[in-house]
Amino acid sequence: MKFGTKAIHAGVEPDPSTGAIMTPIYQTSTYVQRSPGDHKGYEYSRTHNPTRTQLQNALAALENGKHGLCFSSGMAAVDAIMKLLKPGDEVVSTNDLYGGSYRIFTKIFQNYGIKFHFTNMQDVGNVEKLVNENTKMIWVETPTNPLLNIIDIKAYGELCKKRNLLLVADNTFATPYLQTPLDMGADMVMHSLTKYMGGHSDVVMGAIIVKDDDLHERLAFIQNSCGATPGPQDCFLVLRGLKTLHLRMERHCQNGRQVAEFLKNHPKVNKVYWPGFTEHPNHEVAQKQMRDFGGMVSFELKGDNVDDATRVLENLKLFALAESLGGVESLCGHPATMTHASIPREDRMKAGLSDTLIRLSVGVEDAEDLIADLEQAIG
Ligand code: P1T
Repeated sequence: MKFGTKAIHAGVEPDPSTGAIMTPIYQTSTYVQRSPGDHKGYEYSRTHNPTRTQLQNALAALENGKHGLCFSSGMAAVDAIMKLLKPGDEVVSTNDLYGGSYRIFTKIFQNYGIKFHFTNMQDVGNVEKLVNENTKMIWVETPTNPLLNIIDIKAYGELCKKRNLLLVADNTFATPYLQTPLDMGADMVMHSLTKYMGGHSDVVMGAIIVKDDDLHERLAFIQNSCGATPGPQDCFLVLRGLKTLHLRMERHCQNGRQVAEFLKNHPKVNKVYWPGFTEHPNHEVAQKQMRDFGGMVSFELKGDNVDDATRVLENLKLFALAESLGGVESLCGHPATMTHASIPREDRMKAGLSDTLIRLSVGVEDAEDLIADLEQAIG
């Protein structure tokens, strides 16, 4: 089945009690049993809820996985994955990573005795040097947030197989429309469904998708024991969003390309970060593992005056200045003070994340209007 057909049909069945074609919002905390233990597969909504089950099945189908698990935010999904580890375990990740992931690793799980290494993951050799007998997990985010570096998932799949490590891929920026990491050797795909998957900036949710039954059982135990599960109304909204994922992503990619090319030719712009450019350092890997290049574009103006970047962010009208990304409407952000403020400045600088970087989440409006907005804002 091709992706668009899957987005609309896969994993979702008409409601068994009424035939409703759209999954109802099962707004219930509990389920009546005929006799102790004699129930219809549902006991309590932290553990299972029919609306969530349908969403989890749809996500598993889209990522070419077997099991999906939903959480009350992307960070709650990260938290659940980290709870697979024990004190003394080590994790290697990229030095160009969503600030919230960096924060939970270094400010929460480091206190529980887990050690994290951050490196430039474009070179597999850098990571191999950090792997030792305590290493249990490699955490990939690709394209990276906010510098849009591309990490070779297949290369890490091979390394993890060889060294018996778990490979996690945060697929938030790409979505399964652009890449399916489980097909490239990842053990777990993690999502902030808040972004492209939900797609309408009206819900906060996260997910993990796996193929392996044992890993699913361990994660489902954590999901139920720790309890960061989403409510049925939010699950309904993401299910609804998924049905147009392919249409939205196609337009995000087209608009992203036009915006990136406009910025590249603008005399006041110094550098544009977008993996579709042939001169992007990881363009070949992007071409190999992605169907297209996505709707995220970051850029820096000429000179290193933060006030100039601030002025552009203030002047933009269609691009709303707000955290988050992946909604139908265009957003702009200043990673150094917003999404990545929790990363110490020195570490940010080392990773190449300057104080003047502007991040755009290019929406699905008409590209001409978005470009006109950028033109007036940059001046
Ligand atoms: O916001 P939440 O749903 O908890 O997801 C966290 C998260 C995880 N991984 C990536 C790659 C992300 O980008 C995010 C959230 N990011 C933003 C809010 C942002 O503006 O970048």
